Amino acid sequence: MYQNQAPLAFPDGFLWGGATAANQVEGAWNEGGKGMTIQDCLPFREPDLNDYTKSFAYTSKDLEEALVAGPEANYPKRRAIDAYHHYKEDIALFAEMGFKCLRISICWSRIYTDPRDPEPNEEGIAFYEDVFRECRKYGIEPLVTLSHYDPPLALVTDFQGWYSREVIDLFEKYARTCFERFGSMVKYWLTFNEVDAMLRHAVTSGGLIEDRFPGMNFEEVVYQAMHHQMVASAKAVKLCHELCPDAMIGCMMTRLCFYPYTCKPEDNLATQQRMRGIYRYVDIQVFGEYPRYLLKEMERKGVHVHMEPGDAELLREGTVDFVSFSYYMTSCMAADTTGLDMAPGNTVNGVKNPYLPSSEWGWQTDASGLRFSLVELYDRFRKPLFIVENGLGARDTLEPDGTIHDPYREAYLEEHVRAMSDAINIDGVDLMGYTWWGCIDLVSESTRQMSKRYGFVYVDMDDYGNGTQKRYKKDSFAYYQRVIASNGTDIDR
Ligand code: BGP
Repeated sequence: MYQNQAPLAFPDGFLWGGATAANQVEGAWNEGGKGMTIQDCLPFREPDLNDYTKSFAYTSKDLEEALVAGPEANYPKRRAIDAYHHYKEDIALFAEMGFKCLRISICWSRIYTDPRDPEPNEEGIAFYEDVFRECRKYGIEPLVTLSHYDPPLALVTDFQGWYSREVIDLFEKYARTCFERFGSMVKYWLTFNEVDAMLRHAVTSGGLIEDRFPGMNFEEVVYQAMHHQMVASAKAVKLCHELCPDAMIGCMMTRLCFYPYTCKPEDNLATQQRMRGIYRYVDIQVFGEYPRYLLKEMERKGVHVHMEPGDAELLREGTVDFVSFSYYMTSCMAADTTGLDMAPGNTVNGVKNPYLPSSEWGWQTDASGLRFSLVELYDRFRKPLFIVENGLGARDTLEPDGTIHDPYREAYLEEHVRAMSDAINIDGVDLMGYTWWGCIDLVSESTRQMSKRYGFVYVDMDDYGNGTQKRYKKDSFAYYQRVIASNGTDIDR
């Protein structure tokens, strides 16, 4: 348990809250004029918790099956937790906890049923306008992600995902519509969720199914798609600054934090190399150009990325106002992992750290690693930071009396609050806010389970679609309420 070294203190106006994503909460996959996304086509499969990367295998055959699947088939994102119909109740619960900020994402396919449509889907616009009105009614600031792993299916079937350059203009049209229609209610925006992720799971972040690129170097396809996403991000940032001058727009990265498994120099070097892999694209969004180490990497891999005249200038002009990130756990890295115990993490596998506890999904909890990460990221980027995902996925039990006792979640939250406080008060980190991931139970991204529960609010739904969707307050609901009410100072349990 991390113990704070300086007295607990958070800045006035610190944005305490919670985070969700459209594809993991909304459901109503074919309602309200929404077009299909790739997420609606991802079936439930019992996960291999010893190797996360298996969860991301997906082929055109899987897609063909999804397109003819009937209502009895198990596609968890199609129902999620039905937030599309429960959002008023859910936002009222978040307000009861005292949220200052709620991170959600907008589903592109609700705004444009087909990304090529000349006009937006007014039902989708009306839905999000009402979501934002509900938030503001309670004094909750929306923090909105434009793209959170749910590219429109048309990008996959009628284009080549983000590999197609035309997608940049389609995304710019979508972003412009969001800024024009929601800009009066939204002050905080993010472009792409975990912008580094396409290199780990190309289907959900890039709309890229490998077997649709026969005879091509798929790694080169991903780097090209990433370039298009960088140009799109820069265009969105410029648009936001033009249309919503009082707003802030940031990038969002996966903070994967690796420790050298031993003090062997080769383990230290291997760890540094692994960490640079996470910074590749955030560096572009913050500094406005390709870092030399990424150019060297592409050269070494023989990867050629085509760039149009004007792209470099766009990247320079479209740098972000703040850096947000997800943080859950840490792993270890060794130059040679032969014979070492491995541990799964957030879309990665690492060497198991013998000094850290593991969740039931094998993720290794490390609040000290959050402070370490805050210092590293602030020193690197010198921009305000925002923790937009942090949380513990666990198996919770709904007791016969409707209570859920989750002291493990309170303990996780407590020590991460202590770590944040020290990063601010000892290390001088400029931290804007903290939105707990999965403030309400939702469908896991990597395993598509409901049983991996993150929420302060329990949702009666299982991995197979059985349940009432009824909401219940867990014990941690009152705890987080106390943390927020005291601005992070009354947190002893
Ligand atoms: C991050 C995603 C979130 C969320 C989180 C938890 O990578 O941005 O969408 O899914 O991981 O991971 P999981 O849902 O796999 O437990």
